[in-house]
Amino acid sequence: MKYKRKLPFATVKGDIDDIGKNLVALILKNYSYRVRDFGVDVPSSRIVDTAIEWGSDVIALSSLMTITMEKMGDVAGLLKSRDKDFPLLIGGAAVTEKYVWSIRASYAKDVIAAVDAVSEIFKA
Ligand code: B12
Repeated sequence: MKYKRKLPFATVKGDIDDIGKNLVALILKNYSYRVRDFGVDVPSSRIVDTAIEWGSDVIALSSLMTITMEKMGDVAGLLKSRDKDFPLLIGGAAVTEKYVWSIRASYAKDVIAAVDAVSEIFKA
């Protein structure tokens, strides 16, 4: 059976928006990714611990608010401190291009772009 890429998905700590996350997760599942939804308001350490435990291929994070966007950077920092280089895919209304670049993540603005972004990550 073909290996299915594992993709944990969470809305970051402090943010309870899940409509966009749910849409993107649903479509990625339809493209045969194994998506595990961690839910909303998820602490960065739990995202990282569970992603490592599960042996993820890419971590997907959503944030709709400017004040919670920085939690995505916390996840990137925690991964680095634990010598893990899972690619990060991020999205949500608050996310800016500059921020994406600053934490070395991939970004997609909507559902269709998310499908393209994930396949781009695995092309490398
Ligand atoms: C619905 C909504 C809510 C709902 C959320 C319900 C739910 N279950 O999700 C409720 C009422 C709970 C809410 C509460 C609040 N909200 Co509100 N909310 C919105 C609103 C109107 C729409 C968001 C939405 O669902 N859009 C539809 C979905 C389909 O779009 P989306 O989430 O953007 O997702 C798409 C893309 O962004 C992308 N995407 C999203 N995530 C990801 C992840 C990955 C990996 C990828 C690749 C792509 C991706 O793909 C999706 C599909 O195209 C936005 C306004 C806006 N313009 O975004 C404000 C907005 C996000 N809220 C805002 C605020 C301030 C709040 C509150 C603080 C209000 C308050 N004073 O209580 C609280 C905070 C709650 C919290 N702690 O999270 C602000 C944030 C401002 C900022 N820049 O920080 C916004 C932008 C409104 C505004 N203009 O002021 N909110």
